[in-house]
Amino acid sequence: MVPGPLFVILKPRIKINKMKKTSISVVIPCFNESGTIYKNIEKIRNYLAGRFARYEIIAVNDGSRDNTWGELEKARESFGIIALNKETNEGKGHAVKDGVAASRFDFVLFLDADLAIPIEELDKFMAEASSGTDMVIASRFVPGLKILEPVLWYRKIMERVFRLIRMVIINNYNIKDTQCGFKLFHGKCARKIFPLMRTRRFAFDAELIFIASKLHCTIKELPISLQNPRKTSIRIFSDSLNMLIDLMKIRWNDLNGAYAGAAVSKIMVKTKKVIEDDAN
Ligand SMILES: Nc1nc2c(ncn2[C@@H]2O[C@H](COP(=O)(O)OP(=O)(O)O)[C@@H](O)[C@H]2O)c(=O)[nH]1
Ligand SMILES: [Mg+2]
Repeated sequence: MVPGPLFVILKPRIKINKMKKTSISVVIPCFNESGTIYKNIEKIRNYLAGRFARYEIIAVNDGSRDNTWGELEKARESFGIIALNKETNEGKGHAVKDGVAASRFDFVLFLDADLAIPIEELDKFMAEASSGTDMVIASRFVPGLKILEPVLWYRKIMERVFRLIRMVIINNYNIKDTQCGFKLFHGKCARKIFPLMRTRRFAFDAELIFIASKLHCTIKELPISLQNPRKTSIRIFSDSLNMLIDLMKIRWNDLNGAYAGAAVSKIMVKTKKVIEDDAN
């Protein structure tokens, strides 16, 4: 039997050694993130270096009106990131989709540029994904959540109302929280799901889960530590309305067979097996 303290010391090492054999693409959607984006990319780079055999950071600037692009260019020079620039704003969902299309590695993570969920959370997400889960998503509604900074009261209401409406409209009661900006996929899985995605703005996370369920991907929600930077690009009324319309569009798309390809192919992205099958 391994004594307690020794086990505590060894456990994280085992995880990190596993991660060292693999590769990851990290996609960051960026909209008006000037002032923080360069140093947050540096944090992400420092975390990834030494933990993964190979990694790439893909930052997508989405028509920001501040100096986000300037900072991304600087990060490209300093850290060799891949920086994609969209002249006009097309929405977070579309930016993440572009980033995933450019990704090449075994795992794909997308996360919010403001690091509302710290990159260090990836340790436990990788442990779960390495055990075979296709998609590991951050969740505020599973036990174990740590709130580092209080959530604005109206955001709490918005989150709960959205959750209820989402469950009714697209019928996915099994997933408690679709909306957190920290999702890890097996690369194969991400690159099957995202091309089918049509939602451009904030409801895209709900569509991802919807498509993933059709693909029979395994999904696990994990609790996280959550900071809540006061700065937000979400507009209470217009974005709530847009999200409601987008949820109805997902249902409508489904009725019109937009995701039929996913249902028919029944891709089980159980990593190695599918990678081998695809290679044949
Ligand atoms: N590409 C892109 N990213 C966006 C857009 N709006 C927000 N983001 C990014 O999405 C993430 C979360 O946005 P944020 O405004 O912090 O939302 P909140 O945390 O839910 O209040 C951040 O990385 C933003 O830079 C957008 O229109 N386009
Ligand atoms: Mg935020």
